Amino acid sequence: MSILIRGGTVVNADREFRADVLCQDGKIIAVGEHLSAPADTEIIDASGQYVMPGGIDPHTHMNLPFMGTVTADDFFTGTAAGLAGGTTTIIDFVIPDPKQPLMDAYKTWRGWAEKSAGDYSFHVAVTWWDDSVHADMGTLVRDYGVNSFKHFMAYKNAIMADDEILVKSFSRALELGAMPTVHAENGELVFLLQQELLKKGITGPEAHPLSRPPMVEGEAANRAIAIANVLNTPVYIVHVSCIESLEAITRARSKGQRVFGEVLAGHLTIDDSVYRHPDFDFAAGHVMSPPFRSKEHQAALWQGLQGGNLHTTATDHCTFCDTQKAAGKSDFTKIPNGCGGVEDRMAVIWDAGVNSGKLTPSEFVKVTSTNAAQIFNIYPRKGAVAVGADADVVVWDPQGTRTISAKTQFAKGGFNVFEGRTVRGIPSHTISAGKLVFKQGELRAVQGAGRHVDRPAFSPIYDALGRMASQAAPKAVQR
Ligand code: URQ
Ligand code: ZN
Ligand code: ZN
Repeated sequence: MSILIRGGTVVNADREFRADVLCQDGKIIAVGEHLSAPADTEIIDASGQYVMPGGIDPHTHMNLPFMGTVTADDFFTGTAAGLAGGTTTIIDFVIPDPKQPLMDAYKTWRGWAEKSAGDYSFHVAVTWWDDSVHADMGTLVRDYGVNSFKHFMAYKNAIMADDEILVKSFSRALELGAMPTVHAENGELVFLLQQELLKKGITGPEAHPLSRPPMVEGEAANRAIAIANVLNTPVYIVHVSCIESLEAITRARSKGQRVFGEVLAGHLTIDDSVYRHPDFDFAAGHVMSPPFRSKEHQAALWQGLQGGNLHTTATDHCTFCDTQKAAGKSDFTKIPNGCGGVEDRMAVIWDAGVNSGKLTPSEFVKVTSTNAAQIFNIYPRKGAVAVGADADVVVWDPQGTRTISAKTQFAKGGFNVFEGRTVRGIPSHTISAGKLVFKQGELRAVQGAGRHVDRPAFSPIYDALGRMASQAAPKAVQR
């Protein structure tokens, strides 16, 4: 069975052009004008629409055990919701408990992800350190297609990585040709501010942003960037939410340091007034870290995206329902941190970014797909409408509209931070691995159809002393 997408305008990161796209056996096999349709081909009329690479969300948490509960979306419902929004690949996280062998955690998460409807890959978090962690990082790069390791600088007494872990893990990542990534918040400061707020009797969700002011993020971003600078490793800062961390990235990049920034669709469009809403469920539904910030930060983040100091957009999709969030009814530090978005990211970024003139369609493709593919070394298999690429394609109707609501979403959790927002520019069709999985509102996601995506190691680079990093890990085994 083939699919011929006819009459559309192809948009890649580098250009827009009129062309038909022929998909067969899970791959794009032809891109050009007036393509003929082989027998047994489904034709999609894309006239007046854009034909873009399937979205890549480099930051999700499906089926995450966190803060005493487990997220509402598992790998099937979460990836299915992504397909409905035009996102065909997610990069999720294996998060070992401290002292849990990385390989054990990795195999557990791989088992959970078997039910995925769309393609997936994993960053692996380094939450503790000993020689076995050093060894497991090598195994994961060499044999399991992992090329990025996550470090939570927040979440003291849980999964927080201190400076010793950052230094040892970043160094190991350099040896292996892997990308260190960080959740940049100073966990010690957060812990102190949380205790002070509780002592003052400020226990509601309005305390959440007060316990994590922008400087708490800026300090950690600066520290991670400085460590990367001294060790000569690249570094990727996830969910950059504020001016302070954006400035740290901009400053480092202006001096030639290899720093990448990710921004969430939520942090680009939602401000901190949500925490002052009188309804607990509404305010708690927006509790995530880093928190939504005051309005000036959103404007700066858009400039960061436009100016090339922020590179990818993500969602940090980590959904909890109201009864789960209610765990923090009398103590905000117990509200499970996380919000959704995997289904809405692309439409929200198009509506707020392209319709406003901030982004061109090609820049939209860069920040919703191509940059993530290139930074995490799966381009051009992913992130391009090109012959030989995976047939992950979204047909985008720039005039189509949708009003986002938890009542109509496919994602679980029963809450949506973009509730009530009417967006213009929505997917009309999503093709994943050559299959039509979403068609004008009808979701045809298939449990287990998703595949794990190996991400090869990067070539070795010189360490801070000008020595070639030790023997690079052989390329990942394609399974
Ligand atoms: O910190 C993260 O990225 C995970 C635990 C999701 N929760 C959140 O508040 N961002
Ligand atoms: Zn985080
Ligand atoms: Zn996260």
